[in-house]
Amino acid sequence: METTYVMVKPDGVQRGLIGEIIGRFEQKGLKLVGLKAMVPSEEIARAHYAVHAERPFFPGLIKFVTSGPVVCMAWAGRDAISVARNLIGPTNGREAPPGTIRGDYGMDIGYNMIHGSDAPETAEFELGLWFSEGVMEWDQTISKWFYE
Ligand code: D4T
Repeated sequence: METTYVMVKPDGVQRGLIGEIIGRFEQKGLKLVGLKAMVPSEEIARAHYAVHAERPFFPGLIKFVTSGPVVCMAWAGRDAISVARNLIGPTNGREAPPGTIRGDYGMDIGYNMIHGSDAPETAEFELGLWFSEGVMEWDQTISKWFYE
């Protein structure tokens, strides 16, 4: 079992896509183990996107992600990291295939509505950053119908 960090970015919140996005993860069969909303501080945004610190789009990215509320989520399940990335789709919404969140709702690289961890190390780092209080442990009784 893996846990991944997923976040509805300010454009997704502004556009009223929170429910739609959460629904896709629920329906897929992932288990929600963390959920909260906040307006990110510059400090947490810079830490989250530290790998991009030298990229030209970094200042705009920080301004964007701190511009309003985001919805922070932790989702658990078998191969949760790649399952979530596949639900989300490629970075650029114009190239993302229909059926993915970015493919169905996005037209941009920067305004791409949602973030998902891309590897076990980044998931661990991002969960520690955004959910420093920890995530929930609970028994999802229906999960026996998602896995053979
Ligand atoms: P995130 O990290 O937000 O889930 O997006 P991706 O994993 O799909 O894409 P990424 O790490 O390459 O980019 C992080 C973040 O920066 C924005 N971005 C990216 C941008 O504004 N301009 C760009 O040219 C690139 C490459 C979008 C996502």
